[in-house]
Amino acid sequence: MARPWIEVEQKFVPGPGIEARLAELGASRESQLSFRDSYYDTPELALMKADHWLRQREGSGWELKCPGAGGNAGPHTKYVELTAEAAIAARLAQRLGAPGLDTRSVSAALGPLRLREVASFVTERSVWKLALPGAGREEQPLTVDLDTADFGYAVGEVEALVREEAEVPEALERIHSLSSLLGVSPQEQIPGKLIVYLKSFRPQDYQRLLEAATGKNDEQGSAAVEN
Ligand code: V4E
Repeated sequence: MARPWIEVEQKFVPGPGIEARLAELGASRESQLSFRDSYYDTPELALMKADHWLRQREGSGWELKCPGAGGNAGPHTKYVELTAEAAIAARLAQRLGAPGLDTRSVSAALGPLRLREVASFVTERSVWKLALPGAGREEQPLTVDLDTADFGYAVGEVEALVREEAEVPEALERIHSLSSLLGVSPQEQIPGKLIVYLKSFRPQDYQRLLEAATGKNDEQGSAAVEN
């Protein structure tokens, strides 16, 4: 079985001229799409507090983002994304302490694991692809997603997909190069759509996450929840 992709990404605030700038740099708009994401967690937010993000994406199915080796620090993030139901359910059972759970289907595991929907929103996304000048032929182009959520929040993301942990530093360099060509500061911590959703519509859950992140920060550094 192929290794899961490691997703390396950095978010940014898209200014009004962003599409013109992308076109100027030679990027091409690959697609425009719309999808609903529904995120699930336990009543205590055991997954999110442990930096695990379970969602059902309309048209794609179940997805679980978990930290890559070495964790996440700084303005970029690095996640392993699981999409096979058996792998997702097995990881959930392990994380939530349910050995012996039937891990064939994520939907069937929701009840026994006390997972329920905590957020649901629609995203309008335009997807741009760009190969940086001098990129090797085997190098995947970078992706830039420009998202607007149905509750009014707009966020951009520069993303590279790699197969090996050893490729992450080089992917980060490429992301930083493109970010500076786009005029985006790598110092900024930009919140994702889910965090802004929780802050706006589930303030108690947001507060719980913030407290968990603050506790961790005392020991190890920054987190995106604070934005
Ligand atoms: C990983 C994560 C969350 C889950 C949502 O991930 P995100 O990349 O924001 O969603 P989206 O729709 O762009 O997914 P894609 O289509 O790219 O797969 S919500 C919060 N986090 C954690 C997190 C973090 N620790 N640090 C930063 C800067 N962002 C997010």
